[in-house]
Amino acid sequence: MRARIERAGSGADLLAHMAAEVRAGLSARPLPWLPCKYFYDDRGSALFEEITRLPEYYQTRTEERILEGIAEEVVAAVRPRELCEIGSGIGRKLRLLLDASRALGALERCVLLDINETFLADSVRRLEDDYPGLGVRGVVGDFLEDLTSLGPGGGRLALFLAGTIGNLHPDHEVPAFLRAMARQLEPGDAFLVGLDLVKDEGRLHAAYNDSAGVTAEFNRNILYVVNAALQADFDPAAYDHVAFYDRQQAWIEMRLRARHDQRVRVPGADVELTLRRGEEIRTELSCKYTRDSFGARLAGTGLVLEAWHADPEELFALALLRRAS
Ligand code: AVJ
Repeated sequence: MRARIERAGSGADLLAHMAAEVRAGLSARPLPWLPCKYFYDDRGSALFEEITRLPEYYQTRTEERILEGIAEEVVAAVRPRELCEIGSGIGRKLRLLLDASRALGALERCVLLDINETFLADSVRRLEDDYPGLGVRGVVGDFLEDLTSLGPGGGRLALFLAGTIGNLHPDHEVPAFLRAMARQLEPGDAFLVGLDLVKDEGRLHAAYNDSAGVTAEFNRNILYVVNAALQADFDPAAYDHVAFYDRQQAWIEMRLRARHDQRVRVPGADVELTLRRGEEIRTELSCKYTRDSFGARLAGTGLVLEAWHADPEELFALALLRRAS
């Protein structure tokens, strides 16, 4: 059965949507911003892969270790006929759950949703080769807009790993996202979410300011993406990488700071940006949770917390949510 790659929206829609978001972000004051989803062109996705191997970036290997310990227990509790991963990347962690589900013999299909078509197509092709007989479907789309393209639930275990939920605004975006996800789940279906936890600030600071400077390059990459897609004339080398922990908000904030006065034209979004030396553009929020702060966001979403799996050092956790009947 040949793998299928679908597009949630047309290319034109995605570009028009990007132009509208970039115009809104760069017109915002006092702090202009850019949506972090636009980090992930092929170069950005490759830089993120590099970040996951950095000594300072504990999240990926910690989540993998937790998953190795709970994969069998989770699939035994859910008995999925379908695994569906949102923001899938190259799917190393997905395989832990795929192998455990296949061992149970109930799994029929797998759906991947990701904004980067190249990485998605590669993941789908490899899954098809490595798991003969498994129905594999790939959807190019944005998990904030296109969850309906996953289709209806029923025997579904959905996955949102890597702590990517941390990139959604905890008040303005997370509850709506969880409600939208609940609508793609039938009673009894489950949703496994990876969460980076509140911890020692030095550890967090180091994870987003690695000594090799890979995160800085990843951060600047968003300017190359906007230049390529919207004919902007950002000079990425004219910006310093900034990443700090906001204790009040319990999030890491990433920004790009202008090294000298900047005037940027973005004809593809019909917007211009002027920045004085030292002024900044916000490029990412990465929220850190506790069991209680995440639990508080489940109210009214149709999802209930069934299990909480954290590593012994409480660096990272996997929350197993169940669709309430
Ligand atoms: C896995 C997308 C959630 O926020 O930690 C890595 C992205 N940003 N270094 C995160 C990221 C800076 C990462 N996410």
